[in-house]
Amino acid sequence: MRGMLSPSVMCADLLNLADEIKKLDELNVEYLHIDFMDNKFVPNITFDTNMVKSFKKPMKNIKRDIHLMAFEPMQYFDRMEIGEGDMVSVHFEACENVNSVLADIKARGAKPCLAISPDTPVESVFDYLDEVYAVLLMTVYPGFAGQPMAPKSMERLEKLKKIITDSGKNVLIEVDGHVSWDHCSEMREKGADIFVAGSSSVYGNDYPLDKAVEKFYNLVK
Ligand code: S6P
Ligand code: MG
Repeated sequence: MRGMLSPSVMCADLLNLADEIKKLDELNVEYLHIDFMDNKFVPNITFDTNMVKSFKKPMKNIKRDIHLMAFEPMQYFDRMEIGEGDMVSVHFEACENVNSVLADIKARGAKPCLAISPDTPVESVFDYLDEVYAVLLMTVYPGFAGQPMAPKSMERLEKLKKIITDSGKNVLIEVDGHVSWDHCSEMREKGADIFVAGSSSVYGNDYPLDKAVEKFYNLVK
């Protein structure tokens, strides 16, 4: 399976989002990464639930990859109209009862994923490997685009890959945060399957979007 791409919409041209989404769709990109923040779990706000719902409108084949950086994320699922095709990540650090949140995502027909912040031990995901489609490994501190990679991110990725492989479970790894032109191939080699591309790669304005996407896929083959 080729490495999958999930461009981060908070790094796209915010005044032309429908066009940006259509372009990604036409380029056969797998996912659109949508960062939702509550200004409590992280000190920032991006899109509200209505906006997250609206992103569905211009989509034909591309799927939403919704990353909730929010305490008790289940309260937002109805308003986002989470359902079939969506991939939904919730933070291990932000849920009182992780299992019930993952089960709720699954019951809606979406793909449940568990996100961990850079200071959370990767072993924390072990108990949830039966319930998740993917683990979202944060390689920056959640809240903002354009940050440097968090320390030990590559070692953490290797460790996570080993935990998943040793478990024998079929769980993917998504990497999110400074997944740069310089880092993405190494991340692929170390076991990442889904790549959140933002200001350090596809939206860095070094190439037109179609060329940037092509270059990214070549680096994570
Ligand atoms: C950070 C967020 C990420 C960013 C991504 C941007 O809170 O979860 O998804 O959008 O990191 O990419 P970059 O290349 O600017 O780090
Ligand atoms: Mg994110």
